[in-house]
Amino acid sequence: MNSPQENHTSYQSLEGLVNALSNEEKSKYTDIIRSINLPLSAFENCCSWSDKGYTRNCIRDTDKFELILLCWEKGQVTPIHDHGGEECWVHIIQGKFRETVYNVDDLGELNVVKTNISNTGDVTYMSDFMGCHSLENLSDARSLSLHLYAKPIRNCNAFDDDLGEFVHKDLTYNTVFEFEDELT
Ligand code: 2CO
Ligand code: FE2
Repeated sequence: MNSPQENHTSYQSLEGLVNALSNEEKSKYTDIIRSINLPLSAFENCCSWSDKGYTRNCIRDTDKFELILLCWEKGQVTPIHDHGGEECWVHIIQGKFRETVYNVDDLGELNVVKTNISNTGDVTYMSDFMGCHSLENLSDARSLSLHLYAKPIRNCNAFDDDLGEFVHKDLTYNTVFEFEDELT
């Protein structure tokens, strides 16, 4: 059993967070993600922005997990998508988001299961057994969300509004962050 001190660990640096995710079992990931208490400044070197859509900025990608920072302009939204069979935790770093969760019925129709509003500091969890989802920045300003996937998600199925069906989508990074001791 953890000591009370361990139970109240909060991750004060990105490096500490990455080390914890590397060293701990997946069963600890919910606790770790809930414990994050990083200042906004911890993320300033990981950010990039695009008018074309939210950006996916890699903090650490390993065989075991993927930690990415998503940067959202006002109003940006994901397509409806699944998560390649992997588990997904989202910690809102700054802003206000609406998550809409869907299932696909026997006729292949998408149905809204629930919507969920998340604010700064909130944590949500998603996995394919719960359905698929979309996420939208509701803030009046740029927003940041931190996403942990275990294992990493290299591709997913995303709903194409024009085709009216899910299409296979490769997931890429807009930027890849390097910790100082990794710079050559
Ligand atoms: N899954 C989306 C992505 O990785 C973000 S929505 O939250 O899981 O681009
Ligand atoms: Fe997602």
